[in-house]
Amino acid sequence: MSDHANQAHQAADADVHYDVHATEAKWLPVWTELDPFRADDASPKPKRYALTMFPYPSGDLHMGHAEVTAIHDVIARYWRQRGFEVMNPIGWDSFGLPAENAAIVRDEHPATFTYANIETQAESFKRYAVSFDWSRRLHTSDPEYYRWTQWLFLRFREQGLAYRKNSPVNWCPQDQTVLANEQVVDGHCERCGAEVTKRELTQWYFKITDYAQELLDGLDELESTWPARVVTAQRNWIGRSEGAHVDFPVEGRDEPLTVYTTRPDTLFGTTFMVVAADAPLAAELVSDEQRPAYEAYLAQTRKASDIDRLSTERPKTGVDLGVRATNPVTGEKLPVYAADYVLADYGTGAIMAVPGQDQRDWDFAAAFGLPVRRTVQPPEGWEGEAFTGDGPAINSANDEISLDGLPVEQAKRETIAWLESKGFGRGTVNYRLRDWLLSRQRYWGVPIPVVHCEACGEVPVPDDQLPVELPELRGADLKPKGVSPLAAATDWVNVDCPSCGGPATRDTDTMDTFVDSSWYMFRYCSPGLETAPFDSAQVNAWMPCDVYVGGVEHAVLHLLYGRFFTKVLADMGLVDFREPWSSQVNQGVVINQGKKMSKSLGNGVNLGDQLREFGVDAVRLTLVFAGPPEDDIDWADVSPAGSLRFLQRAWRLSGDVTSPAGTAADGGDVALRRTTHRTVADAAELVESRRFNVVVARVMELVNATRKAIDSGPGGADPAVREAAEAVAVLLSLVAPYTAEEMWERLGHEPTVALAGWPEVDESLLVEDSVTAVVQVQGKVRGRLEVAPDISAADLEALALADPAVVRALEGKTVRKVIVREPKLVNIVAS
Ligand code: ANZ
Ligand code: ZN
Repeated sequence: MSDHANQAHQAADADVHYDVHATEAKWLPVWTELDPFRADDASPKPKRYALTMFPYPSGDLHMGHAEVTAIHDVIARYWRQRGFEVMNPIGWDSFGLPAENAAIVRDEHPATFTYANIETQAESFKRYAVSFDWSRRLHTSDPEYYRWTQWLFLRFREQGLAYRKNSPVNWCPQDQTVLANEQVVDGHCERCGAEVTKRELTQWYFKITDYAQELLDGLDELESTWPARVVTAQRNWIGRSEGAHVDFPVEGRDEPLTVYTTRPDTLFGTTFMVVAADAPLAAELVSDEQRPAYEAYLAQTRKASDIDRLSTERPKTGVDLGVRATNPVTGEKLPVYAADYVLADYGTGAIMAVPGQDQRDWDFAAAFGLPVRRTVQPPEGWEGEAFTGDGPAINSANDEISLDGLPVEQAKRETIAWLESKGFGRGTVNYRLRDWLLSRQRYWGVPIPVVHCEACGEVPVPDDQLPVELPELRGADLKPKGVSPLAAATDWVNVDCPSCGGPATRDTDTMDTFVDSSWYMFRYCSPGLETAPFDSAQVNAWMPCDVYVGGVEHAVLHLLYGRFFTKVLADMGLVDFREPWSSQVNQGVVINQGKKMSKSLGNGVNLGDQLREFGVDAVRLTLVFAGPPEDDIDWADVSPAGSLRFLQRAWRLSGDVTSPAGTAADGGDVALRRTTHRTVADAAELVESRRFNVVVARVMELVNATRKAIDSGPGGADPAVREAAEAVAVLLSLVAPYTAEEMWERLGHEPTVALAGWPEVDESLLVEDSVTAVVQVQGKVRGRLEVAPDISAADLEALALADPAVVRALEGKTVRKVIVREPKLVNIVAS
């Protein structure tokens, strides 16, 4: 291009301003019309299911939503460009406490707040140009949806997988509801932060423990495609341990006191027993003299959280139950205590205390003046208290068995064998995982579809009477009272028993919202279905989800529950796979100035403000470009303004292409073509390996190379420039859909670039830059050749023999031998 033309072009560039907001306003209605992301169940193309964790409608979208959907959309849009039939559905997890609490404050129905927020979020998602299939939209609080949540509950109940029991449960005094173990964080309510206490209540449970081993085993396979921290968190949460049940005969009682221990090898060192103070067993065992002291202690125990109870820091308390148990290996009579450091609902709720090897037992022994007998030799110079490490057994022999000298693992095995041979105990596997407490005493959730009848007991609501819809309650009616607000809706509560027709009452509890989200991924596959929760054929065709993108905070709740549901549905024959999510991506958190965004710090970044200032594309690009998807993004360290400048630069390319649309690129500038094809090929690999930020970096390089070709290379008329600009548009469509669409149009194409298809890569253009091959004749260098690094020996030999300098050197001689060491050397022997 002449200098003159170049200047004119730059001037034109400056005039033609890229108006992001006008571009958004222009394309949004076009896309709505085209509806390009509707997944076609009947498509012959291979299917991909891209799922992102559905949002909770607490307000408008925030930076966290912007991040997760920007990352997720790269994958979904990439698969579409690669020719897959992609399902990328969206819905709302729309039951839950925040809406209910807001309804109390505003004196309205929770649905008002919920559905208003859903509309706001839906509009924001559309403007944010996420490639969702809007036709599959669902809300878990719609009766059409929760009808099937109830249906599934009833199927679980029929199999004994949903049941009621009375037990001490976690109770949040602030929210006035029970909490699952998973919802108690460091002894505090996950939602409101209040200190959690215990209550004795009859509650509904899912029997997830039946699937403990399978949930654990499944992780082995997920390990290669799930984030390591999620796999580890689930393994720890399931908490498999191997140990033994040991029976200690109790004076004056037929039943032995059975304990669970992971260290049967330490049996000889057991010097006392401890039963959980709040276990029914403690109340059974206690002697008459000790009963008043025990009861006083029990009252005090109920106030402590599990975390406190298990803490090694806490001073040990307890009370002697006034009975004695016999150690089966030593025959010694051991005192039995009730204490709060043993939990009622783990193992058998009772332990054999071995102060020599367990620090909590040591502390208790010290507090109560009980003897300590070490059964593992601590290392020389050991000055600590309990020794929990490995070492040879000591003090561990009777007439029939001797463990002395054995390392811990072997001593465990021998003890278990001996206990089993004598009938004193047996080896066993234990899981920390508890059954899932699913009932809640709150309003805004799925009513439990069960009726209680004095004559018939628990009666399921017949399927044809589903859904059991929530009664209309609002405002002050919803105030937490310790019993479900539904109990006050007497018209709703009092019903005829579906079985005998007599007077009966509805169950007034609602389900944990994690029940709703345990099966929504199935519902998306046939969202409108009125005869079943989902169409198994569709589910089997689309699922498992090929990717699931969302926050790591769901590692042990949602992600474990969804796996459990899938296994139950597989056992019911409703789906033909056992894991719902084949691979998973956890995004990091958007922070600001090194800290979590918060009102009190005043460091919040408002998504709406960012979108107004820089536009959708620049915000999306910034979030994707900031770093690997799993890393946190500090908004103070990134530059949406820089992103916008880059997008303008990319957009300007499309105005500088002067060859007509459809021009073939062959014959165009080879250097630029190589860059284009290399970039496209690498981008595919980078998306597959989830290095989205590097994809952006590579597109930036391609934009630079194209700009250079236009300004100081072959110029805008070169077909390689068109090829490059079109590749930029398609690659950018994964991250910056508005800019990409606008470029695509300026390049002479119809919308939408989202379906343009991935540019075809010409493998021959991927060849690395050439290498220099040296040609020797009689040991003397006669020529140098620039060749492809993967050149064949035959080609290199032919090139060498045709080189003019080599031909001259061989004049009058006969070639005797050619030694080829491709691609770097040809040695010719001639005489
Ligand atoms: C004797 C012993 C000796 C123990 C020793 C440990 C070390 P995990 O791995 O978590 O399963 N335990 C059993 N039931 C308990 C309960 N309900 N509440 C509190 N602690 C309980 O731990 C199992 C070990 O924790 C068991 O092994 C038991 O103490 C204790 F050197 O038995 B061990
Ligand atoms: Zn009845």
